[in-house]
Amino acid sequence: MKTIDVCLSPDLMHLYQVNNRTVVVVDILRATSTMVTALAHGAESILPLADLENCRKKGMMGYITSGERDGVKVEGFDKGNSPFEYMDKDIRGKKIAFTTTNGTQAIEKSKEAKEIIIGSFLNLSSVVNYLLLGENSVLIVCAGWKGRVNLEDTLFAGAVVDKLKDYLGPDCDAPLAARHLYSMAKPDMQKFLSESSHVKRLNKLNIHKDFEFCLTIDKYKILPRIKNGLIVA
Ligand code: 3SL
Repeated sequence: MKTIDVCLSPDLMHLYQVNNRTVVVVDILRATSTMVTALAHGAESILPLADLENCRKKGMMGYITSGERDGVKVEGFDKGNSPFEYMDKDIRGKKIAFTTTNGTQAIEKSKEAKEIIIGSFLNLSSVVNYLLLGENSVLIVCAGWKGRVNLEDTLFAGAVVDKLKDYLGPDCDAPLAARHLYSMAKPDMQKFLSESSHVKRLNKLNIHKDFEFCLTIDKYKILPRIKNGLIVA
């Protein structure tokens, strides 16, 4: 039987063997939600990068430079990390070089995986259907915040585990914990997350609408995955 596990922080990746697994990387607020949005609006590809300098260099090669540090758009970059910046026509057919505080680092730490897909609430059903039909066991990698666990990525993991519970057995207790948390949060996720650390951070930056948007379930029917180092739809 295929199994499912949840890595609650990228700093715990050394505990997991991923070369035979499909890894789902998730950073609900906001990196993977923004990636899904950009690809749903026609971006050609996203090059995930861990560091700023490489991203700047790609800018000189015609890429759109995108990303943030501590939630704030990087000085000199074309775009930040709000999904609302990736809905216009100017994104269509473009290559994006993207670096964020946690999301792109989580992708980097997952690079030994058999395959990597990108998850968010915005494309929840596409992720679940793909995992259901696929032949690999699954690891959901929560981006967290600078190595610490966060609530919103854990809730996404819980939602996936919940939908697949009759088909994929849990590998340890993290999937069970995530599922129980999700069942508590499900009736009102916004309220459940209102005291969470990153929501407070985003509120200080005045970007509450990003928070609301990123909790929208199944806004897009796409499944971004990594091919030759690029995220494509
Ligand atoms: O850490 C990340 O990858 C970001 O998503 C954080 S933020 O939402 O832009 O603050």
